Amino acid sequence: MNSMVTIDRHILEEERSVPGATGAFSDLLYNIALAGKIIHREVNRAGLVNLLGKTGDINVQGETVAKLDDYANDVLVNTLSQGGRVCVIGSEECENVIHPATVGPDAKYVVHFDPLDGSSNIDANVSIGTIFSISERVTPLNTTPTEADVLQPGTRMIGAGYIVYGSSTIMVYTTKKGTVNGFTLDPSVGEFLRSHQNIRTPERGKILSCNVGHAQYWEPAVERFIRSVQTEDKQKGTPYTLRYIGSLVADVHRNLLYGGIFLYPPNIRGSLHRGKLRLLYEANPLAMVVENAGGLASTGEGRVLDLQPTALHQRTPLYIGSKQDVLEIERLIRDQSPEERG
Ligand code: AHM
Ligand code: MG
Repeated sequence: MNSMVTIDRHILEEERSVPGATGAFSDLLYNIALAGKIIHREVNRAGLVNLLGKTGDINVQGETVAKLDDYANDVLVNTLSQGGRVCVIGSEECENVIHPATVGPDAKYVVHFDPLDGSSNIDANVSIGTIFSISERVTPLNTTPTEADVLQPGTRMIGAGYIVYGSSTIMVYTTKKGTVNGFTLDPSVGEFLRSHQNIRTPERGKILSCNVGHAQYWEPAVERFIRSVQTEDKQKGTPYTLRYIGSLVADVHRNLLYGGIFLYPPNIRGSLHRGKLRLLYEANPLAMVVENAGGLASTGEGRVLDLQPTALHQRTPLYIGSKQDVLEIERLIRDQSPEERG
């Protein structure tokens, strides 16, 4: 039998390789994995809960049936708060930052998360996921965290990852140390087991992931890129395959393993926007994972991780995936005339 490595053992092994590690960061990762297991359980019986909770708001245990994304948010907030290691939390579900109920004297971590990304897919049993980022506070311990703690650039993250609730549940995370590892949940033993060690993403992919329904609103460089990957070419080979789930976390996970590019450009026509995806709890953590696996994440104009956030729910354009594909779209964007940029 192959040796099985649980996520706990992997986290411990990583901790031992960091001189002076106190175990606080490991503890935080254990708590996130635990929250992932609880959310997995609920995601898996979501249809059933609805069926049983016919009134719409009371389940079989007599508890209120929460919307799954509210539920996932509560699980994460409670699990992280209990640990006492986190001084402030930013969540997609909450307008303002959350100050955990229990804050230990050495609570130095700032955590941002999207509790259930792709939640519009829930009712159709399509893959969804949790995305998280971890940074260290920059203000002194035992003081009230400020914007300086909450709005740190992605380059300051010390850990990031995601959990996809799909055909199986997988947790992928990375740390400053640099490797990206994946752990598949074995529901029969209730453990995340290491299934993907030191993930490296292909230099160039074969998959294009974007909502082409919005193509009419995009700048010409994006249209040029899409046309170029639809055409057989010496360098790129056969045309790319279009794959778009509509759950960022699942689209990025698939492309991480197979190679490819996910893009969510700004609209320069129609209902104007500078991107839909949120910087702090969607783009940044996925960027850290993808870059540590050898890929790139760009706003179209530069590295996502270099952006200085100015708001908790700030949005950004996102081009993420295989290095050569992301470099190519950056080049096409750079080569546009100012009129074409809109
Ligand atoms: P959510 O966090 O509210 O689920 O929204 C983000 C989701 C992403 O997962 C996905 O990539 C995107 O929205 C899909 O948007 P669109 O429907 O415009 O293609
Ligand atoms: Mg989301």
